[in-house]
Amino acid sequence: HPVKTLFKIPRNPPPTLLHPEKWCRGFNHFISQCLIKDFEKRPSVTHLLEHPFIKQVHGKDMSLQKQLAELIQEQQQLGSIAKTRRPYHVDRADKYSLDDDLVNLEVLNEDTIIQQLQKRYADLQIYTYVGDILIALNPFQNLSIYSPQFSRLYHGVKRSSNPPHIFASADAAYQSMVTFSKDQCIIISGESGAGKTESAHLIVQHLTFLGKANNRALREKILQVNPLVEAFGNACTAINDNSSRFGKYLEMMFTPTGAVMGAKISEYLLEKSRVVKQAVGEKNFHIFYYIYAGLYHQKKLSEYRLPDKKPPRYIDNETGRVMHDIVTKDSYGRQFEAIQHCFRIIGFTDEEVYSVYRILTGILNTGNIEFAAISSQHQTDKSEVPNPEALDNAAALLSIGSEELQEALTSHCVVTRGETIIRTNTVDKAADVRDAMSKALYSRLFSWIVNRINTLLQPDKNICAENGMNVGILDIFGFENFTRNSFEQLCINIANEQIQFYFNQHIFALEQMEYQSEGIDATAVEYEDNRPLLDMFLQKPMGLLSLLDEESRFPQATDLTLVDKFEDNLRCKYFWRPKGVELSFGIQHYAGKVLYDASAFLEKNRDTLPADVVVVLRTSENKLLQQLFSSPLTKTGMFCTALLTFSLLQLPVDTMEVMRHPEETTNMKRQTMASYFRYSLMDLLSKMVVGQPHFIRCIKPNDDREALMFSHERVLLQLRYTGILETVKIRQKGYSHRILFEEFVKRYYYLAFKAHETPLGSRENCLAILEKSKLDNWILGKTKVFLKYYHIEQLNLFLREVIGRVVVMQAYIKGWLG
Ligand code: AD9
Ligand code: MG
Repeated sequence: HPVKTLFKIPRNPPPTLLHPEKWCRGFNHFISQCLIKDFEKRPSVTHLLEHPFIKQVHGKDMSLQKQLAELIQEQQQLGSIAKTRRPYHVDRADKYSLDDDLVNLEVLNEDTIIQQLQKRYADLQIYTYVGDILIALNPFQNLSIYSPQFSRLYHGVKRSSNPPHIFASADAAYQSMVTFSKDQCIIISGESGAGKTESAHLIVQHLTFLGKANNRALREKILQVNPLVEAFGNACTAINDNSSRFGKYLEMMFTPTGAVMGAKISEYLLEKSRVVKQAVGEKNFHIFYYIYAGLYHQKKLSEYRLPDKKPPRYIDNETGRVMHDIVTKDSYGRQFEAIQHCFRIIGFTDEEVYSVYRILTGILNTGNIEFAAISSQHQTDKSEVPNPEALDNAAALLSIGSEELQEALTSHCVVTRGETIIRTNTVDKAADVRDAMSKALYSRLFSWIVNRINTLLQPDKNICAENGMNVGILDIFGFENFTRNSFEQLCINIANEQIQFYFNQHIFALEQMEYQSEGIDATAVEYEDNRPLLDMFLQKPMGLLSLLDEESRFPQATDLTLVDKFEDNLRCKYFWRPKGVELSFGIQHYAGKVLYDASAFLEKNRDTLPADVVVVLRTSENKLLQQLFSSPLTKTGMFCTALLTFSLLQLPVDTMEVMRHPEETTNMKRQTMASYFRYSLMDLLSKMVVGQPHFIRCIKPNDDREALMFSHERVLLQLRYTGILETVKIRQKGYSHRILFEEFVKRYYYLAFKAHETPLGSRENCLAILEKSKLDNWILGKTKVFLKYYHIEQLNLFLREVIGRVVVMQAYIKGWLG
């Protein structure tokens, strides 16, 4: 709150009844809360100025009066919003609506849930709680509920004070992080186009607001990260015009006092095949259109050796369409300017940005290189480049020799018995090598950009980075089911399968296991466990990914032998092979049946980049490009954490196998996509399990992307496969927070004991605290306190009030302020 900025944190904590380490964190917050409370009772500037704190700390500082006047104005504005209380539902003036939370439903079944969601959606109440979980329906229209005023409205207040909102969820994660000094993790799930990425943006927006650092530049930088990364990692698909083609885990880092101090992104599984080929009606990554249009409008196409009549082949999926869009609308061009702005704000140097543009346009030119067969008496499998100007253009932009490039594309070295032999490539093989090079260039460039952002946004070493905490936000590509589904969809859907498993573990499995071990009689809730399916994919040696790897090792194998192998080995109800379509196989995913087309599965999995190409690219005079190929991009050092993940999630031991063979995952040269994918998944999970999870479930109300259209069937399907009904049941009956006695006493002892006391973490002391706080419906197990989701908020509020009072009393008593 702005009041907070009026106070400076004392360097040395005064003699205090509080623990010294809690002082700095607590002071600002509690003092400002007290002042705000006071102000709410008597909203007068004079009264506030007369407040002993203000008088003593700031004396007769005139700038303070000005700041206060601004504050009052803001309070009044907020007051007018708060009066309606339901900013986007003004006809209801009641203080608390039972409709806000599905847990309050008296008659609980699919019909009542869907009716409630439909009614709320018609009122543009797109958010609804299920206990501590947030359901977000995609409004498919811009709503005016995300302004800074709303950020203020949702800051640090009781959840029931306002309608459900994504800011409230972000706020809960933030408050939990600050109060308990614990990392948090917000997991956003939902199918493609359900609104995950938009939700992730809104969370970053609110967290940046909450973590107000004095460093305005840093805040600005963090806000530019998503647009920049998404320009390179998102694309238009048949389902979503801005579909994420990679998984993103963004960690926002905060100081112990809750000020934002940096950010870090981890990217997963960029769909690099899109660079060279897109399905009908789909497009390449946004950045290619932005840069082509930007250069077109800036009249710089010739500088980057790009044609101005016809766009390069890689972005000309629907012939003529792109050029028409670029000439008639300037939206791509404006996006290019926005991206340039992002690069600048985040701190990329001009030289770096120039190198990035050269690589991007180099890729576009590479795509234009064609191959034709040379037939001679002796050789039938030789190819040449019939359009050498394209070759020269690509080589010039990549700052490599044109001849060397041609050689690397049309031939390859084989070493046999110590001798190096040069073999020529067929036309098809040469085209594959060209595309493999473009994919490698793009994916390595993408990883470099992400790493560079991480370096530029890493916390300043001087601001107590070692004590920092973070909130991680997970936004991956959603479940996909197109008319034709390929290897990429399989990877995306397995990743979603894993996220669903994680949700189930948290919401159902772990909770029920704890009831048993703690001797608590809580009714079990049945849920759809997708673990057998996940095992079918991940288990070694007979899981689908292992079979794929095994088949990829046989040079004679074909996509057909692969599907045969699947059929022979995956004998379970989740796999089937349709009759009459040779290369097809079907999987019964948690979110529905998907038919996959196995064409090119082996090639995509092998993901080979010939050494000849790497050698040539390493000779580039473009330093950045050289760097991209000088070392294999590895992800090391995560193995221990990943092992921890598996013990926490209780996955079968077999799935840990990959982690025991680091060489398999760290050596990019020999790595298949399947093993890299498996590794990425582990890495992601290892990050997620460290923080306390908060779940946001995005739902797509219709497939036509229409505002206010609520398709009963589509919503019902999503509610079913995400297990919402079961989630409501377990939140009604269950105890979502289970805290060890010791931890509970440590957290809440102020509520029943004197601040200087150090009570033992015993059952009796927990009981004393719980009785003092007058909560009901809790249970004490053998070693843990079992609480309902709403108890935590109540306890935290009591805690803040009590500590707030203590701080105020201390300040008066000790007279330290004077
Ligand atoms: V994918 O798995 O990456 O293909 P997402 O990320 O789930 O998918 P996204 O956030 O991109 O979906 O949302 C799709 C579109 O829905 C957006 O481009 C917006 O036009 C629209 N949308 C989603 N959420 C909101 C919102 N809160 N307000 C307004 C929204 N529009
Ligand atoms: Mg997305």
